[in-house]
Order: sequence, then C-alpha cells, then structure tokens
Amino acid sequence: MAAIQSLWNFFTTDKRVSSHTDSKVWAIGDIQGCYVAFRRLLVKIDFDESRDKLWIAGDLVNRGEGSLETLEYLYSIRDRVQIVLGNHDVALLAIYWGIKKSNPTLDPILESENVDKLIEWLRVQPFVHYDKDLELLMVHAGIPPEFDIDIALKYSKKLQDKLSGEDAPRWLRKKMSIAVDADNTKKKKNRYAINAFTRMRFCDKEGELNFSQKGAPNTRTYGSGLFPWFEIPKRKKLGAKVIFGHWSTLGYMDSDVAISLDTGCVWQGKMTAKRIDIKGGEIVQVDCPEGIKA
Ligand SMILES: [Mn+2]
Repeated sequence: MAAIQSLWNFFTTDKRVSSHTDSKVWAIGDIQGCYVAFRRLLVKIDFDESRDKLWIAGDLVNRGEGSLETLEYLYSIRDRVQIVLGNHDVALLAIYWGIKKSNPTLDPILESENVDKLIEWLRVQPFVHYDKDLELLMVHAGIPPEFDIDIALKYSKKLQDKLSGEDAPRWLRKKMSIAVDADNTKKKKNRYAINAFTRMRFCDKEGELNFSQKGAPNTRTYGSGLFPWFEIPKRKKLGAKVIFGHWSTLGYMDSDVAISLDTGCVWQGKMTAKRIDIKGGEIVQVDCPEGIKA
C-alpha cells in the first residue's frame, strides 16, 4: 500500500514540480491588498520564487485587508518582481509624507516597524516598464495617445526621479494640490504624465484625458465622443503591447494593442494572472471572497 501511495504522490504532487523546469513570467493586475487571493493565485500558477518572475501592474495596496502583508511579501521577493506604481501606491506615499489622511487598510503599513524600508522600496519604482524582447510595456492605467515608447519611458524616469529625490514630499504635495480633472491639456508635462500613467481611462478623440467616466465603454460613452485611451484613432503606434490594470469595470481584455488585467478582485471579483513570456500564454484566475461588496 505504501508503495502505491508513494507512486500516487509521485504522479500528483511531484509531477507538478518536475514539469516546471522553464522560467515563467506572469503579469497580475491590481492586488489592492487582497493578500489571501494573491497567494492563492500564486499557488494556482505554481509560482516558483527561485525561478519565475512576476509583473504587477500597480495598486498593490489600499481597500483590501492585507495591504501590509502584500507589500511585505512583494518586498521579500523583490528580485523576482517588476512593479509599476498605481494611483493607490502614490496615495500611500502621500499619506506617509503627511500630504493625505490615512485610512484603516493603510494604517497597518504606517504602524509597521518596516514602514521606512517598504516606502523606500516603493518610491523608487517606475511608472512604465518596457521589455524589448517580450515587446511588452506595463503601466498602471495607460499610455497617453501622443506618447511613443521613448517619450513614455522618458516621463516615467522623470517622475521616478522626482519621487526618489529628497524634494519628493514637496513635489508630490504640489502635484496633488491640483484637481485631477483640471488642466490636463498641457501635454508632455509631468502632471499630465502622472495622471495618464496612473488614472487615465477615457480620452476624447484629440487625446485629452477625461475623468468623468469610470464604467466600461458603451454606446453612451462612444456617443459622447469618448474613447478608451487604447482606441484613440490618432494614437501613436507603440510597437509593443501595453499591459495595464486600474479599470475594473472593463475587466479582462486582450486586444491587438493592450491587455487589461484588473478584474475587480477588491470588489469581490477575480484576480487574474496572464503568462507573458510566451505568445498566447494562459490566463489563470481566482475568486476574491475577501473583497468589498461594491
Ligand atoms: Mn488604480
């Protein structure tokens, strides 16, 4: 019996490990502190911390109960993780620097003995990540229609330098003192770039950001002249597919130009992982019962 049992173990548990000899890269959308679902998703994709890589499309924290645990875990495997900053991650920096008020899901981070270490890691992360070999760009919300890859990376670097620098608290306070929907017409400026990278959903046909709509694109939004940022007719050809999150009402989408990964985990939806190191990589999802009722 014991022999049969060990044979059974070999074909069940061990087989999974032995079949996983190649290094995989997975992209995951907004975690928003849904730590339990996140770890369950990593089990489901058989994530190997010593070999595989994760791309996380921003909004690591806030709203979900496990924001501190999420940040601590990602920090612990930081060599295997590529992240970009989302609006909630920038908000955490603003709270840490006393620019914004905290909330009960972020308080545990601020009260943690590791807070300085975690914030130092977070503040030096980029807004846009580009992998030439995979022909993929990752950003939290989107790439503005008039940006090509070089301009997007240039602005990502400028913003990253600002948040990494000594003057970061003062710089961010100034950026946050202006309403997000005010004065987004001054293109190719830092504020325009940070709003586009971290908050954009719709633009008009000229590519001006519009923050009045948060739902999925529908006949009404198209009828009022608004397009999802990735469908603006005159947008620059990037030569790379854009992986993004932020838009939970859009849900999972894989088009010629972009892959949308925020499937509303924190709103009791799903958390999605997409394998990106091969063409047509699989999609794996878990439910998120710990999320908030929308
Ligand atoms: Mn977001």
